[in-house]
Amino acid sequence: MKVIVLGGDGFCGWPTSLYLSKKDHEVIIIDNLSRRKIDLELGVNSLTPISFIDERISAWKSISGKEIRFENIDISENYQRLLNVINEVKPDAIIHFAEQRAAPYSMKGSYGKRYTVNNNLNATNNLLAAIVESGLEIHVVHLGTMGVYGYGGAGMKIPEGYLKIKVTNEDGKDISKEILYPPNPGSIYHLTKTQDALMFAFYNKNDQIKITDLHQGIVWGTQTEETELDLRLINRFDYDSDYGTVLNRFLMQAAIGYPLTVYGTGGQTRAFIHIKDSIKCIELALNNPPNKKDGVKIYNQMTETHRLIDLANIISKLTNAEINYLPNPRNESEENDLIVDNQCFINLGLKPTKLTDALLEEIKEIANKFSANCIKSKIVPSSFWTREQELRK
Ligand code: NAD
Ligand code: USQ
Repeated sequence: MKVIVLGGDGFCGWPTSLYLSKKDHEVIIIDNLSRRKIDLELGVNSLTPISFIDERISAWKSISGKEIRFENIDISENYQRLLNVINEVKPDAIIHFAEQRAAPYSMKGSYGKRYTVNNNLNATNNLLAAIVESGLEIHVVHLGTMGVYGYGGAGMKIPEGYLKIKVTNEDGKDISKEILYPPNPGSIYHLTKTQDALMFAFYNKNDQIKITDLHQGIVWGTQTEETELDLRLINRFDYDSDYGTVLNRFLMQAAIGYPLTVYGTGGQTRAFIHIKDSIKCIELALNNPPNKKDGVKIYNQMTETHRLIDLANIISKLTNAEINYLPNPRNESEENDLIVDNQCFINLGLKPTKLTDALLEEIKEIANKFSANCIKSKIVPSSFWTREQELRK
């Protein structure tokens, strides 16, 4: 398959690109390197020493003998260059990772909100408009998020995208319908993903674009078989309070003896998936495109759910780390149940990596090994959902 990977220099995109290249797919990465620029803007770094994109690509060539092409394009701004690459490459599929993905960064004042909306919505719309203009039949695989639903299951399993409803009309007749599961975003970032979903529904209805939207949980872990082959291929590991996600942050904190930063009571339940399973799911999605006339195919891409305090306790038992309850910088429920239907990927053959089996290796191989790179002052929260929360910090 010829696959364009939008955002292929990022945490999920880089190991996905290597995996697909190893499997003999022709891979073209498009990325504007904005994630690396945001590191500079925030004065933070990946815990792992990531190489420049050119060095990554030439290291991969020398190790595997395989070429990955790279194009530095801002897909939210440079529509024509995006269209030119699509027309020239004629890909079978495009994987879309290229969005600003940190909820805290998207709530960091008006700049973060405006940048996230402009970047993410224009990126998705430009991609869809370019596919229509190219006239090519291309399968779009988009990385969305579990957070589009706000994590509240309303006492039921969160279904894979669609909800069957029954309403009684004015004549007293019961009408059955299937609708998109109602969105309930908890940050500007999550809001952009709910709006992506509407764009997908529209372009699919109007132009029959084949789209798979993967509603992914929090990705944890760092390395894959491919990124482990050479230090120049190592994947990024974010630990700062804007981009670091909760489980990876806890692992790094345990490694440097920093008390685990549980926001609020820790009663928040979230969905998780290991980076290796995330890539397997993307491969399964690529191999199972919907038909042109089908609606948008939506999968819940997660393997397990945990309360944050339970995760903190597991890590604390493994490492003796202390737990520190911080005032929550976010506007979110203190406690929630989360039951998620993930049967589609299980039916396609996904064999989940168990969190409890892989935690220790992650602490040893990444968090401990690179702990000296941690800038401790970047661990405490620096983005607040409301003015009141910012004032009480
Ligand atoms: P990341 O920030 O590490 O990678 C995103 C990449 O896209 C970066 O390399 C960035 O430079 C690039 N990019 C952003 N805007 C661009 C633009 N306008 N033009 C070209 N390139 C652009 O993020 P990630 O963790 O790899 O996440 C990838 C996708 O997966 C995101 O869309 C995110 O919403 C989704 N996702 C991530 C997680 C997670 O835990 N990391 C969980 C669920 C969903
Ligand atoms: N949290 C802590 N302590 C920390 C960091 C976070 O208690 O040190 C809490 C947060 O308050 C929140 C939960 O942990 O309740 C998850 O936070 P997170 O930063 O790990 O994840 P989130 O902001 O939801 O975003 C991440 C990715 C995003 C993806 C999303 C999937 O950055 O791109 O879409 O996970 S999901 O959460 O399923 O929506």
